[in-house]
This record gives sequence, C-alpha cells and structure tokens, in this order.
Amino acid sequence: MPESTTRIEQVETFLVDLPTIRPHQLAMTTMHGQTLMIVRIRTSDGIVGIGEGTTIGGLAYGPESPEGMKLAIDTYITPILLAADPNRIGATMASIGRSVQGNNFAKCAVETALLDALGKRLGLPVSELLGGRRHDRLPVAWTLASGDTARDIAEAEEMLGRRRHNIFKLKIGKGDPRANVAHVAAIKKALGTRASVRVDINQAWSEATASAMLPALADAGVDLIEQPIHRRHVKGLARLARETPVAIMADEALQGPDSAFYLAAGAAADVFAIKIAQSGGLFAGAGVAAIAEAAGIGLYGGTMLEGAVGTIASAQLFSTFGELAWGTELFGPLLLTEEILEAPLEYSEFSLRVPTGPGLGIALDEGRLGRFRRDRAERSVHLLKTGS
Ligand code: MUC
Ligand code: MG
Repeated sequence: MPESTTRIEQVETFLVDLPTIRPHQLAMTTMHGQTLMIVRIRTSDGIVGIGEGTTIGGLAYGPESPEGMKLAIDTYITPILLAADPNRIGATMASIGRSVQGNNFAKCAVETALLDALGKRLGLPVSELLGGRRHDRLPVAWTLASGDTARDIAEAEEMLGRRRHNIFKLKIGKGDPRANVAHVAAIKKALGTRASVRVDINQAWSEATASAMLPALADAGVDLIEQPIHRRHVKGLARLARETPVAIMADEALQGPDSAFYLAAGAAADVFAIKIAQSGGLFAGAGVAAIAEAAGIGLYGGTMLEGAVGTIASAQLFSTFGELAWGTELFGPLLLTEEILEAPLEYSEFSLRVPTGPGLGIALDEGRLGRFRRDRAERSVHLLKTGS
C-alpha cells in the first residue's frame, strides 16, 4: 500500500473492571473479576480501531498487568503511533519493537486496534488481513474451575444440555496432586464419552510430581495435559511428552516464535496453545502456528481470558488456520457477568461464530462499558480492593 495521508490523531487507553460469574480457581490465583485494558486508536479519516489487553490475576500469571499495559502504551507506544502511518502495520509494529522491549500483551492490544482500523478502512474482516478465513465457526472449550468437584460436574452437565460446550478444561495444580487427580477422575467418570476432558496444571508441578501423576491422568481418560511444569524446563517437558501416552500441550512456555522454534526443535510438546497476547500480537501468533504446522505439532486456540475484543481478535486469527485439531477455548466473555458489546457474540452448537463485518466485526456498547470503567465507576474501587 502506498504511503497514505491518513494519520493517527488519538490513542486512548482505559481499564474496565468486570465481575466473573463465579470464582475461577487456577494454580496461581483465584479470580473474582477480570480487568480489561482497552485501547482505542482514532485516525484522521474518522475510523476508530479497538484492542484489548487482559491477563489473569494482575501480575499472578505473567510479567504484565492491565495497569502496566496502559502505562507502556500511554508513555512509550503512543508517541510512536502518533508519528506512524496507520496503514503500514508491519512497519509501525517494527518501529514499536525497536523502542519497546518485551511488553507482548501491550503490543498485541495495539496491533489489534491497528488491524481493526485497517479492516474498517478497507471493508474487510481482520481474518482477511491475516491470510484469509478458513473457518466460519470455531469449537470452544469451557474451563471448569469452581474449586468444587460436584459444582464442576453440575456446570459441565448444564453446558452439555445447552449444547454450548462439550470440551472441558480442568484447572488443577493447586493443593495435593493426588486430590487433583481424584477430582479429574470423578469429573471424567461422570461425563464419560459425552465430553473431552483436559487438564491445565499452569506450571505448578515439579517434573518428578508430573512424572508420577501423568499416568494416573491418562488412566482417568484425560485427552490433553497442559503445561505441567515450569516454562523454563523445556527438556523436562520433552521427557514428559515422550513418556506420556496423552498429548502434552505447551502454554506458558510459548512466548512467541523464538520460543516456539526452540520447543519444536526440542520435541517438547505435541500441541501448542496459540495465544495472541503471549505471542506478542496476531502476526507473531501466526508465526507460532506456522512453526507448529511445519513441525507436525497440533494447534489449539488459547485464551488469556480476554473479554470480547481480545476474544474476537484471537478468533479472527484462529479462523485462518488450516487445521485446529484441538479446537479453542475462546469462552472469556462468557465468564463475565456483563455484556459490553452492542450485539452479543454468538455461541451455540459447541462453537463460536466468527463475526463477518469489517475489522473485528464488533462494536462496544459505550453505555455499559462506562459503568465499569475504573476512571468513572465508584464500584470498581470496591472490585479492586476486595477482588470480588
Ligand atoms: C491458561 O493458562 O490457559 C485459559 C483458560 C482458563 O481458564 O485460563 C486460561 C489460562
Ligand atoms: Mg494454560
């Protein structure tokens, strides 16, 4: 595209605090709410692109927090954007990359907003800017993480009954590993062949514990085991992948194409959880997927429990993959009590419909969003203080 006269006039960031429908218990934290960092990029032709950066439990999951993303964008990325050509996303992101190290989540939010704006300008969905859509609907897993076995089983039954999900990811790794395995076995026994049951240990076990527990998870009928040990221990993950009959998936170990190449070269995982934020953006996520495909590693569309904006940005990318052998877990908006879109996302028949409109194909409901903006709402102070 020739250099355009279109300019970026304004970059706005704000935080939105939303409650979750129930506590969400992971190995490293229990969530009671989710904070979305929304970025809006307004260009001189009147187009507004939106992006989102979200993580899990503030700084409990990884090195970036919503507050930190906002600061990185406001202080360091916005001056670069204000001098950039919004139609040249590759050059703009490269320029940001030269001045801002790390900060993958913040960069992903900005890249999403640039893609949304360009798609709107061209009248094309973001998927078409990323190589072209190959799937109109994506299978969506649900995470059972209430912390209570009976409640998780009841939740799974409800999802199966409504035909919303038939793939369940169980968050384990907190407390006694044997109790974790018993919890998983009880849920798989109750659901039988009606559902695929998978587990995510979120790095909580040592290699010795994982080596002792993984056969029992296999015996229980688990289909997929996600990030059992610390992300640094790539050789350990490779040993576990070799000795375990069930597929092993890398999540936290994947921090963009460089780590994907290292993991693939070391045969450290059978499946990659592609996350746009962890990868450093949608183009970097596509790079991770390309390495997986070249290495014969299965693809899974991961989430950072994003709200609707990050979820649809992910969906736009995942819809371009040839084969998504393990489906996706793009259920983030369903974990939140509030709808923040003008038109809700369509989840049915165990899948999510990828929007077809220009850009991301979604519109934020300003009124609803405003009620939960941290800079406007009294309520969010309470959410922040209590985490509930
Ligand atoms: C993770 O580690 O995969 C994805 C689903 C969920 O419940 O938590 C996330 C994070
Ligand atoms: Mg995970």
